[in-house]
Amino acid sequence: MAEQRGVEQRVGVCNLCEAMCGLVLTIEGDRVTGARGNPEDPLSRGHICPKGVAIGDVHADPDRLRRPVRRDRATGEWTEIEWDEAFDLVADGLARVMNEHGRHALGMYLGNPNVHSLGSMTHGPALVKALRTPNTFSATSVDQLPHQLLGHLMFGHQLLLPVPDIDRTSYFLVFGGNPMASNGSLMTVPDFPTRLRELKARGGRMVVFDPRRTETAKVASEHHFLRPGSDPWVLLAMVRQLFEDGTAAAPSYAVGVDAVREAVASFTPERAEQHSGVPAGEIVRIARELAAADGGVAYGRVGVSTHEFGSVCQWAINLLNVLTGNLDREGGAMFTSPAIDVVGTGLVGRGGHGRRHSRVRGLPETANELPVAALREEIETPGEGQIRAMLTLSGNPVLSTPDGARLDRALAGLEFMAAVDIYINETTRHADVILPPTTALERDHYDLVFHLLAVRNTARFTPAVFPKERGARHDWQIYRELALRVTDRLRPRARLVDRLKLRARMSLSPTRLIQVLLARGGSGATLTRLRKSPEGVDLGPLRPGQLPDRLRTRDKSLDLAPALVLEDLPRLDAAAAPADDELLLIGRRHQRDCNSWMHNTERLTKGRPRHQLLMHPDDLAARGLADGATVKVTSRVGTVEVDVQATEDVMPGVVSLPHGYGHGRDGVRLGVADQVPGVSINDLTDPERLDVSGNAALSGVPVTVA
Ligand SMILES: Nc1nc2c(c(=O)[nH]1)N[C@H]1C(S)=C(S)[C@@H](COP(=O)(O)OP(=O)(O)OC[C@H]3O[C@@H](n4cnc5c(=O)[nH]c(N)nc54)[C@H](O)[C@@H]3O)O[C@H]1N2
Ligand SMILES: Nc1nc2c(c(=O)[nH]1)N[C@H]1C(S)=C(S)[C@@H](COP(=O)(O)OP(=O)(O)OC[C@H]3O[C@@H](n4cnc5c(=O)[nH]c(N)nc54)[C@H](O)[C@@H]3O)O[C@H]1N2
Ligand code: SF4
Ligand SMILES: [Mo]
Repeated sequence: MAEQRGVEQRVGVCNLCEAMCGLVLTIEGDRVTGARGNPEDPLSRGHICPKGVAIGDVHADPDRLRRPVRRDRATGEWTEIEWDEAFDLVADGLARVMNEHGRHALGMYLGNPNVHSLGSMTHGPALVKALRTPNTFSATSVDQLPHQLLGHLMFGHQLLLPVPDIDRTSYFLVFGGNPMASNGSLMTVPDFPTRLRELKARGGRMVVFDPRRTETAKVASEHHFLRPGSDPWVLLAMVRQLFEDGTAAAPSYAVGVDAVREAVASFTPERAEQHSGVPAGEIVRIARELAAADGGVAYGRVGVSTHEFGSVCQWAINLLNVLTGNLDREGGAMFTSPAIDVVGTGLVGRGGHGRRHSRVRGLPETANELPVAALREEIETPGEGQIRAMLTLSGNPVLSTPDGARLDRALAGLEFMAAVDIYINETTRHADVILPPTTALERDHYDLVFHLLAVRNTARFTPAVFPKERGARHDWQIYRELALRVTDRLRPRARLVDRLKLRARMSLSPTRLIQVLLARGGSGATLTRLRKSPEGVDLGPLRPGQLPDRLRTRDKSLDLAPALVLEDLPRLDAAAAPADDELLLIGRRHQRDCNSWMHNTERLTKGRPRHQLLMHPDDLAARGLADGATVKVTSRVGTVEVDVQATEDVMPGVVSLPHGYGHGRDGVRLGVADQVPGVSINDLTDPERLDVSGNAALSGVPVTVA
């Protein structure tokens, strides 16, 4: 194909969600003028979604920060400053507060895009470690903490997460996930629609449990409405059924099966029906179908991890897979064999729980961080140990964490705040200084996390599509500079040898590190080979028979009955049955949204509005409300006013709002996003509602609508 002058085709990658699609980009000068899926990519096979098409918009966005900015606290005005001055200001600000009040006076928050950037993955943990504050928080505790906790407790490592073998399964049982919109989570599954069609063509079935008839529910073989929050009842009744039927079989390396049998005995299908609304007979039938399937898998995602019993749910899902013989089996729940194994090599720690506690509420840490639902009170509550300065790294907790409105006010009262982010948004508007890194297209990429969670073993290295602009910094360079300049100012000063070690560790580029790790991994996918095949290298389907070797528990046993979860069952047992007139709020994701950002591109925000509160027509009628009216939604923590839309896609007693909306606040200057209608669901979610892991229970919030 003859190329036009100045027009080039380049292989790229989309880092906007976990599907990590391979792209072919059309480049004209410093612009992306076209993006399509790369058919040569062995994992994504040509898939792309509307967000991938818009990936160049971030690079071109005139509202994106390209230089550090400083906020004048008196006038609120932002001024661009030089990098050196910006680094010094941030290091001075953070170190001053820490020297005066102690290490804990610094709070850190790491947002979702950290896991989508190679440099953040390789250099972020070192920055967190260097600043040595016990007050670290992240988006993990509004997302997948129950998965990590159960990975740690059952398999011995927080990232040892079994992945549905979607390409070979014959029975896919889904609780609280909407891969048709989200493109999969903790299951990197680009091109879910085609994979699902293939599953059905093989004679397989997908069964979905969700309080909303989602895009995924609509293409499922069966969809069952269930009351938000009631999944543990249904799941435990299914586990119980396996024992009743005598089909429950534990592998030789598993311990605790008797304790499980005893623990689930009282969770009958009839009680599950009372709590969930799902007929007992259906629960029994589906448990039997999963047990009988030739390669079946149960899977649960955000809808059951942002839950008051998220850990019980993830435990029960693991049990369903283990006891039906589907763990570590083709078509079941399998472990990947990535070219760089962050689990096997110990690059990421095993995880843990309860080794320290938050100051105000005494909440236990999980995986070395505190629940972000406790961040606001740690800033607001005076006394020894109070957070007085914040550093946020690519996150927007004002829109993404419970009672965001109050966190918003708390951030305004900090002595100092700095952010590493590419926008002035609802959270970073409170920063004194914002340090903007290069964006995805300007940096090399290798996915350290999502190859580990993918439905097929592949490896891919994507060199930067654009050179970085003069004077721009990569995130890892910003992290290095912050680590070095802050530790230099902390008293007592670290030993010289430790400071030199830190400098050496943080000066190695991410790409160089990847090169070493790939060579050490022994998969044959070396950096040289990957550079020659930018579409990626296929390492084959997921491999069965890895257990017990792959377990990271000390004795290589699989713990079916972790005490922490068993001890939470009486709390579930005592939960009240649903009230007749209750209204429970759940979230939702739209294919064109990307959490709270990517709203500054018209390509993704134009068209029919999608911010409305979804409500069943019967619930509207019962309150004398009309479709399209502006309604007041009130929870224990707040009230929002939003347009309501009648739909039979939500079950009666359930209302739904998307998260990541609620732009247009004071001091934020985003040309397009500020015009996007909608409110923040997290002005209604309640930081008091928590799972044992510390994950916020964002789903199933009791509300009234008037
Ligand atoms: N009610 C409710 N709340 C939820 C959820 C829900 O389902 N319901 N979902 C939760 C989940 S799963 C998640 S992961 C969280 C997400 O929560 P957060 O991670 O706090 O929020 P994001 O919206 O992902 O914010 C990403 C930020 O990173 C910036 N950014 C984007 N790319 C880059 C980059 O390359 N470098 C840097 N430095 N910054 C960048 C963006 O400008 C934005 O400010 O939200 C959670 N909140
Ligand atoms: N388009 C798009 N894709 C995304 C994102 C995005 O913002 N937009 N975000 C990315 C991120 S950070 C993540 S973590 C993943 C999340 O990926 P998913 O978990 O697949 O996405 P969600 O749409 O949050 O799916 C949660 C589902 O749970 C249902 N649900 C709510 N409460 C309950 C309940 O109590 N029980 C049951 N059974 N179901 C319930 C909701 O109706 C919803 O359909 O998506 C990623 N991909
Ligand atoms: S599915 Fe995810 S990775 Fe693929 S193009 Fe869309 S946003 Fe990007
Ligand atoms: Mo997430």
